[in-house]
Amino acid sequence: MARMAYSEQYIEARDYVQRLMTEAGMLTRVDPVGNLFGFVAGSCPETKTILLGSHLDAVPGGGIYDGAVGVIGALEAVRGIREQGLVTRHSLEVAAFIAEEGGDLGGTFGSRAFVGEVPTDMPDEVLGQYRLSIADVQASRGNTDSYCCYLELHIEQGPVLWEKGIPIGIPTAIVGISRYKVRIVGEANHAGTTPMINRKDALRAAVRVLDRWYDHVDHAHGFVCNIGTLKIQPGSVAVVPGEVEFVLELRSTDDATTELGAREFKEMLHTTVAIPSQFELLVRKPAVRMSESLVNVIQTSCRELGVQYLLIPSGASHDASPLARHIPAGMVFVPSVKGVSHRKDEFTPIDDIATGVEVLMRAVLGADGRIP
Ligand code: HGY
Ligand code: MN
Ligand code: MN
Repeated sequence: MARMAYSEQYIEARDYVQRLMTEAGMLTRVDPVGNLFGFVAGSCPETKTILLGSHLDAVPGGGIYDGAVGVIGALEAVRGIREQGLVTRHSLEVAAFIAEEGGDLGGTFGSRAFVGEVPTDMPDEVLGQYRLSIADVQASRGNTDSYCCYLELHIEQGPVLWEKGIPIGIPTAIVGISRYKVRIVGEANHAGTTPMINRKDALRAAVRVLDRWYDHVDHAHGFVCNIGTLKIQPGSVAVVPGEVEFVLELRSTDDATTELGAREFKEMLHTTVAIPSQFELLVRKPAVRMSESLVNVIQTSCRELGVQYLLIPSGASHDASPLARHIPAGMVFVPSVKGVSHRKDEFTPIDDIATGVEVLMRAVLGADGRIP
């Protein structure tokens, strides 16, 4: 899979989904940052709109289910309601948010733009790479007051449901994510003539602090961390690494724990590495709780369908995270076989996806009936 946000493949996929929305009788629009929406009016236009959806972008080398299940599933839930000849009181809107995956736009970019959480001081050069401006971001801010709730179907991306053989997960919370840019500045020099003890090798310093750090986090409590990118400058086989840059990602359902992890790393960096280093916050996204009333609606949907379910926190982040800070949000998880995700062998059987769509559809009808 290679469907990075704003890529040719991404636009092709979004155009395809937009056609499906149109065929399903929806009014569609693409906002200035590239979020796609498909709208169908309810019977009581004075009520607020129920928003449902997920994201269409994927990580490099990722699977075909992360995000796409939630977009196509939302479309199918709306089509299913209409095929039953039902018209909800609330209008329904399906969203395909752009740039949900982590990257230089910070992750959950499209959904954060929609709720107005993208910082106005976002560097022009970062937005400019995607031919975006801060004006596009501001013009993509939705009117969250006109929505009564948000529902998202998503693969679990972890092993819990698959290991327990339970078809539906109902997230109660979504982890917070903080990402920090770490730079270690040594001295590039000739790899053959520079004596080992005279080197200010930035990579060697990074390896030392990371080795200590991973030993520490194996016994830390309450957070997970990841380093998925590492840049070496000048990056030649015959030059001692002069500079190393990587992004430290920390996640926890408790923000204070994430902050503690960041302080611990910063302390370890400065006590382990003798050469200059920098530790710069890139993005901080707080943990969120899912709406209790929507959790109840989804539980009722599972009971009506006779489907076993499990309440679990989400170790992955989702577009429901920024949405939940502005409107009541709920999620429905379907199992990931072997807990594999962000890998091309990510897999969820179609029957499990169908069950998830059924639960989502009933949750929409449940929310429609329960929310004034
Ligand atoms: O990284 C995540 O948690 C999500 O898959 N974007
Ligand atoms: Mn996702
Ligand atoms: Mn993902």
